[in-house]
Amino acid sequence: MVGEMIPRLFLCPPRHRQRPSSSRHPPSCEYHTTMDDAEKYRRSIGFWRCSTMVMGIACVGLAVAFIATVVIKNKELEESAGSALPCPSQDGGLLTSGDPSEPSPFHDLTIAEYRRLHEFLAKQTDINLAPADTAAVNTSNIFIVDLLIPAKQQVLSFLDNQGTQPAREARVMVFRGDKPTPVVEEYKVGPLNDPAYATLIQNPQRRNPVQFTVRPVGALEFGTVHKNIMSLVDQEVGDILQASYGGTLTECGDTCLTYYPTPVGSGLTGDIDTRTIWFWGNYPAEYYSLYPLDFGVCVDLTSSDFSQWRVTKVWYSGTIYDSLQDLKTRYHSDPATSKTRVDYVHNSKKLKTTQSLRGDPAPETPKRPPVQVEPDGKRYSIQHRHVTYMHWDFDIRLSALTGPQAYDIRYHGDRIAYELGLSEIAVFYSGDNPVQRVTDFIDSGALIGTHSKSLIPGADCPEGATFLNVSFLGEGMGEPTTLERATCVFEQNTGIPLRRHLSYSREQGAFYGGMADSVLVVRSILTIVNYDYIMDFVFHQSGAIEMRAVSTGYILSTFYRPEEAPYGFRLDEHINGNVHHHMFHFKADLDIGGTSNRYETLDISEEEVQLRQISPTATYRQTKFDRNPRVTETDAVYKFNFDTPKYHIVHNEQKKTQYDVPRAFRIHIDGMSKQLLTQGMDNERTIPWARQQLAVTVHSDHELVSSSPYAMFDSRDPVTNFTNFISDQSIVDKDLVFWVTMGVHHIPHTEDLPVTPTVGGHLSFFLLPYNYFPECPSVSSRDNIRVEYVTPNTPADGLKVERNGNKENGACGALTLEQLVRQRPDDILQTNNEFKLL
Ligand SMILES: [Cu+2]
Repeated sequence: MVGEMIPRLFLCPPRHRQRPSSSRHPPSCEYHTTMDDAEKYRRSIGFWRCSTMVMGIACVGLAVAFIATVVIKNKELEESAGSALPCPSQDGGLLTSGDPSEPSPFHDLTIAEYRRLHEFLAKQTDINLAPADTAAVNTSNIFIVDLLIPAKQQVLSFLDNQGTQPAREARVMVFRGDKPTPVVEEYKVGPLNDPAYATLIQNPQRRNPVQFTVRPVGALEFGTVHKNIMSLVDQEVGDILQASYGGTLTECGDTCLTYYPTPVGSGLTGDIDTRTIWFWGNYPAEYYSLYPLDFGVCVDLTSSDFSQWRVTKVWYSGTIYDSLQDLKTRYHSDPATSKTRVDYVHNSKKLKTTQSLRGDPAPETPKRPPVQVEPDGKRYSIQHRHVTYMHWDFDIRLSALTGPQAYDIRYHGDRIAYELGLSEIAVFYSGDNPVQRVTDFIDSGALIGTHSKSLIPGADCPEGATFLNVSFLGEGMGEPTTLERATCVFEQNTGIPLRRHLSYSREQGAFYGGMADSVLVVRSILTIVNYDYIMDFVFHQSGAIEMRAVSTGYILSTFYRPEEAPYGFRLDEHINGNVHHHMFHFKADLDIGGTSNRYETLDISEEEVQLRQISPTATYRQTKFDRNPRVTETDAVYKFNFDTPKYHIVHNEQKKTQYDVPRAFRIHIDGMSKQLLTQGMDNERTIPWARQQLAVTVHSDHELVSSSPYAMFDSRDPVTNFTNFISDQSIVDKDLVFWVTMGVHHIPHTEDLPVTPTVGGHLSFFLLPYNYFPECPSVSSRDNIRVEYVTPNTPADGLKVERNGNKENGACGALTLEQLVRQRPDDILQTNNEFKLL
């Protein structure tokens, strides 16, 4: 039945590779859909030409993969057989790159807008911006510029009702170190096409201006600390550092020590009007967070006049000293003073803390890992920052302050979410040493979005992904800067079926139906100091959206001392891996069937019922669910309880199925962790969003983000207090926002060295259609594969494969499904197998 064939080739292992002998080559690597056998064959040879041209043995190019053709004489197979795909057609992907001349309401600031804004602000005498080259802590400086999303109703009017596009505006944080009482001011600046105003942002939910003492740590401050504080440290105790660690902090040649700041929250100091930062020492080896010193200095940086800054505590060799002088005196005069003696760690690729290859290489001989293939070209397209994939379309951006965001997410044109994205990241540490004991990082102050850059093809994203740049304007910059490859977009075959069923019994139909779960991923990776957070939006063909957060990167270790035992394992000679809690907060402004939504839980419980078929008195215990509509924001606070399982449902009461069932979406959270710290104490006060796994609030243009860039310092009196978002106001038939908290406790172990693997650390929440569609919308996907008998109940007539217009795939000499169907039909449905199960 099967004719002569030439195996398909796709980066085939050498043992499978069969090079056609013809010397005829097609003129280009173009892909055509209609070809006769001869042309198919020529193009399969073209694959080889492409191969030899590009890599000698395989046409890898941009990591698109290429498949050589199969020439099959059998007519039916011929019709379904794929063509050679030397270079997939590029009928998708990035259609329009560069900055748009008329950006959408969700587009990050363009380079031209940044320049206009900067030029305008530089002329505002009341803002008094210092030129970039003279900027200092005591001058007026832009800290960051971010897009200010217009009021939602204005945007909806523009998107849905032919309203005019609201003015594009920016949120500009300005450090006013020039003022007699220094403050941070946040301005609304617009319109960005021709800036005409810069006014203080008014928001009843938060103060503005904000105390200067709670401003994020910026490069100017850090540089001033180095120049003034660290040189003072060297001057006072440099000899101790040299004797203890073999290096110093300044003017140190090739034996430098480095340091990193840990802000001390005002919830710990008790005074929001002071500013305290610990600087902990490290070796600048790969990677510094694994080479901690048992040395650090605590600095009071309250004043905008750096001459007022002073070291208030010193940590050295297990002891806290009141000053540098105190350490100096006791070190040299008290023989009982604990002293550390470790050799200087010179940086080297040979350090075991690097990710250099070592051990027994696997595989034994070099073979490349699997790659993703787009045999017919990209199935998504991007115009500026608007993405279209299958029935999905949405806008994406990378907020400087809060990172990756998606807007106006629609399926088949129906808006599912107005906004979906990251709101905050926090990591709270524990330890015996005075530094880790106060280390509670809250990252928006570190400007989350600016930390996604240079995604590496082939490791961070598939080589064939579409990479997008982003531009920022921040501290000390007269010009915006562009970060290359800050976001990647790619379609991925997840390698797991989206759905499938094999009906092997002829009585039950004898068919196979299924499809792979190919998804579109929008990825950014935020390298915030030592950690790397992979943030994915995943769009499935089932109408579901997944929001995923995964941690990797280097742990933040401390210098091993026995006293650290309760807080972490000793992982190496001087490395203690301290326990910490990663927490992520996400915003999901869902619009299910419009902006009039309800939230209810489906509460699953046990019930005891009569078992009449057994006896009048017999009973049976089973589960049931009750609809539990939530009425107020307070009523909608959800803390996970294993004893009360429930579904979380959002719907429009006016949008029902024909059976009067709400057309809803379900929020499923798959990455919950318990925040154990006492409510209202210490730095917990500035992350109240971590108290629950889900909160539901009524949309407010004053509650756009659950946290603020001041959260690292402001725990005494949070500038943005998420608790205030939750009141007794009704959430019935309102525009609802769902706030999802995920997290993971991390007790580091040796396999976190050198770098924490992502396995087991995937945190996701899902927006799942729930009675929203009459059936799974993936039935319209051409990715469906069905196998059935040509003639029902007549196996002798053979099987057929339905691919809905798609060509078959062949993989490196393996039989295609169509070939299997021809050669071994009974292997497919196995209706004749003697091993029968019901
Ligand atoms: Cu961790």
